[in-house]
Amino acid sequence: MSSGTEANDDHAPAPVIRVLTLFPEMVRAVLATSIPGRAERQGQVRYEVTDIRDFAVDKHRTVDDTAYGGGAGMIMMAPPVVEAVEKVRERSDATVILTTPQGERFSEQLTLDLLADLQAKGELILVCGRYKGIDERARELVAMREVSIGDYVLSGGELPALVVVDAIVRRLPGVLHDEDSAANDSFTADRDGGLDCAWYTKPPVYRGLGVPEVLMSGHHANIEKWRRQQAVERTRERRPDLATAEEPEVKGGKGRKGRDRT
Ligand code: 6GU
Repeated sequence: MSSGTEANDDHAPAPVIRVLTLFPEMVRAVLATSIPGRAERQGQVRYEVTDIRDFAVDKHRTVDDTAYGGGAGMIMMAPPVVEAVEKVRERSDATVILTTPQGERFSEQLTLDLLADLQAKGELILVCGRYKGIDERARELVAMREVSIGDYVLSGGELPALVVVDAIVRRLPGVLHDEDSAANDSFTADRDGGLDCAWYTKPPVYRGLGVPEVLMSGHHANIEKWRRQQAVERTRERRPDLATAEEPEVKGGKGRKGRDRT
């Protein structure tokens, strides 16, 4: 595919993200909104949302059943999921992600891996898990990469799938209007994997609270230094587990408390 980083090659078709779900309206609504929606309208990505229930094999359109061996909770049946994946995918090597609390933890690194995968293959498939789990044979028949968005349980994999899609799509070249606004977000290489700094906008004084003087100084080098210090300090305070907290990369920074409020 294109080796350039331009927004849209005229000839390269937009990569497609396919979402397989039991709640297509929920997924479509979110993907039509905000930055993911704009990305599709700008032709930088295409979404195809498929209702897994359309691939149920009985007349009642059943997609879940009780577990063999007993136990509480319903299990997602293998046939509808496997048939749906096989029907919609265009490339047999397309990555298929299953959202499940048992998956690999989603992260900045996984975002970039999946972005590269999407750009290389032009296709990425997400299957939204539901119920207590999915029949193990679906995993065997469709090599799925399992992804979780954190250590808590949600009612279904739709919100996690939307989280994954949003994180990827905003990194497609040209999707964000100002590319820099993503370059130094929290967790990016530009922030050494740490958190973003504090930000201020008008008014200059609100309920007696001012803005750090350095930000009003017009001195760009000082502002940049202050922001880097801020970011490192916040990361250390709020997320000491992040790597950057060990090795603060503050060029010429002398103290931690660099705040000077007006
Ligand atoms: Cl991917 N699915 C569900 N159901 N709950 C979750 C999750 C996924 N990630 C965190 N909690």
